[in-house]
Amino acid sequence: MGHYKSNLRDLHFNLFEMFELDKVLATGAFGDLDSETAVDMLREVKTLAEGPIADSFVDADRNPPVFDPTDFSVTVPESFKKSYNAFIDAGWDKVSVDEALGGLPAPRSLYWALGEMVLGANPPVFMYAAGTGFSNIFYDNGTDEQKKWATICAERGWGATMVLTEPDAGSDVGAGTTKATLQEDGTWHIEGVKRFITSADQDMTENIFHLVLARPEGAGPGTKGLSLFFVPKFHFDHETGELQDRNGAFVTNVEHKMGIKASATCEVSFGLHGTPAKGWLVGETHSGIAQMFDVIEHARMMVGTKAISTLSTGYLNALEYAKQRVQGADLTQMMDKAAPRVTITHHPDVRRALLTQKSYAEGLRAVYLYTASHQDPEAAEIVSGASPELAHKVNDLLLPIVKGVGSERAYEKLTESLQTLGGSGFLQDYPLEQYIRDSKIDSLYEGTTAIQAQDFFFRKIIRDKGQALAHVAGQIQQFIDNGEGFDAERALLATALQDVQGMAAKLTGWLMAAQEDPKQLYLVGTASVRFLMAVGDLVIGWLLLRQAVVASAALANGASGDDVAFYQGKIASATFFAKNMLPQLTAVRHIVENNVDNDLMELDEAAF
Ligand code: ST9
Ligand code: FAD
Repeated sequence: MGHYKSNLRDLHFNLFEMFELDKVLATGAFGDLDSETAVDMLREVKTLAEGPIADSFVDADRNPPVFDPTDFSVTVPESFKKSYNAFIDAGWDKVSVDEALGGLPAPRSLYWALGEMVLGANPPVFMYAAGTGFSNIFYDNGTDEQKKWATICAERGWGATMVLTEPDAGSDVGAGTTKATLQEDGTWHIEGVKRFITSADQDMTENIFHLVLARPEGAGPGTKGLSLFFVPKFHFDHETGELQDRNGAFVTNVEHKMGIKASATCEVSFGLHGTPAKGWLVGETHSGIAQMFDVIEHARMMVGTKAISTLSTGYLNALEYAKQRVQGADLTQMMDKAAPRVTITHHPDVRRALLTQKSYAEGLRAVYLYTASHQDPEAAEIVSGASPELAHKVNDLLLPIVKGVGSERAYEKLTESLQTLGGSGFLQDYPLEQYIRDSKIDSLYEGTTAIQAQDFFFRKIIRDKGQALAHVAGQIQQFIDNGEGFDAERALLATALQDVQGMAAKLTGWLMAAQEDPKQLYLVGTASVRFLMAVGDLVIGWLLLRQAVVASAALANGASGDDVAFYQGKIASATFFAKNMLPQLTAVRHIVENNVDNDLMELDEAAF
């Protein structure tokens, strides 16, 4: 058995028993795709993920891609190429992509459920294979002429990158200085150094196209002065796709990292090595940051799903170990030195740790699938009754939770998974140490957690005038008022909802007060990550309890076989989460309402 353990049963449960994928497919919005085919797809990807895709997970970590400065090239390990090809050859990169690009229309919930398994088995496979999805975004944003190029990119399976970051422009993308100069033939020359660019070179695809943010000469400051350029590694015949000369975008370094080593993280120099880096303005409009956010939104979803999937396989590995590891006697027999030794699943603290992992892994899975259900208007209508416009806003609201909360909680709870294995968890004999190393990146790239928290409050709540938040809170309130059974847990959920509403009011109050006293904004900045995490726990708690209601009905309706334990487990993790995690929000609210102040901002830097 390889390292990766999928949770197909829980994916089915979410897709079909919670979020009614069968009804979504029956709308006809996704062509001929029916439930039976969707189930087959899930099963096939599970087999692929646990087998060929997971196979190179360890080898590519120990023997990561190699950079050759003599020709600015990156070579990925042979073992990894096999995993990548297994995914591409079966055409999985085409799922949910436009038919115009040879894709297969599919609901986003199904797409991300399939993605979860690949991202848990070997995340860089999904990332290197994102070229087809990038082609779709280029197609959507491009001119008619560029749409043809996008089709070529997709047909020929080219790799792709998103190029924002520079040494002095990380979170602050608008500080970028890479410049773009218009040429007489209408193309642009890009000049500058970008860093930390994922997949910027590899030897698995014949070409790579970079979507690059650069500042046209004379354009204004900040993100609004940036434009988006299509910059291929090799020029190509725009009609046939045949490759031509090398363009002047060169990888000039590959970083040595803590984790996710199979994914090449590159410095890219544009136009600085004797050959101009020729680019084309995407869509012939100077709206680079908005266009790039089309990519960023997918990438943030990807990062959150990756983290959540890693927590899930971490938990399942820990569970398997705990069921076999015999150590110590039952606590009630602690005084009897001759008492029989038991497996560690008999110890209360191990059970606490396991239920913590299980409830976060399964709760966060529900969060990302609920979010994905708002990425298709047809699904959103069925899942929450949201109009297409509101569905879009709900997706926007929840993305920082999927990304920010997903990454933070996954990393935090993966340490519980490792801990469950005791000293063995620290060894490379088990995948936990690599999971932890590989998932740390998730709270960093695609906007750090602080950036997610600010996006969540300022843009997704305040700028939205609270519409999406009100919709989700309304759904939670409806469940509290009308849910069946679980009265004590629904009361805990009601308190958690009030706690979150109290915190939201406090943050909003500071924002208003900042009009008179700008320093009040610091209070929002100090509390915003805690607020994001609290809303995350609230949404997790709500979805887990909804799952418990469904599970309870299934048991009452005579569930049998393996399903009995599965549904009992759903109820156990929901009640555990409600009783053990939700009450913590009251303490967070107390801190936010009473203890957050500007002392830390007034402290002299020297005193830190
Ligand atoms: C990175 C890559 O880290 C890591 C891994 C890559 C792996 C690649 C594989 C990906 C696979 C997934 C793709 C598959 C595709 C499948 C497709 C299938 C069909 N939402 O607030 P303002 C826009 S990459 C939307 O003033 P500042 C908006 O246009 C590096 N739009 O910002 C706005 O204008 P307006 C990642 C948003 O103060 C404008 O920006 N780096 C949003 O100027 C200005 O907004 C980062 O993520 C949003 N949430 O700049 C940087 N927010 O207001 C993190 C802004 O008029 N830093 N816009 O609407 C930030 O996000 C900053 O907050 C900032 C601030 C740069 C936006
Ligand atoms: P900084 O922005 O310097 O942040 C440092 C610390 O300060 C963080 O804790 C941050 O939260 C905090 N901070 C910064 N500004 C604020 C603020 N305004 N308010 C509160 N806190 C703040 N970029 C790409 O363009 N394309 C890629 O493909 C890509 N892939 C990557 C792959 C890897 C492995 C890595 C490590 C990075 C990658 N990045 C990529 C870059 C990544 O998106 C940035 O590292 C990230 O956006 C953070 O920027 P930074 O590293 O400069 O940190």
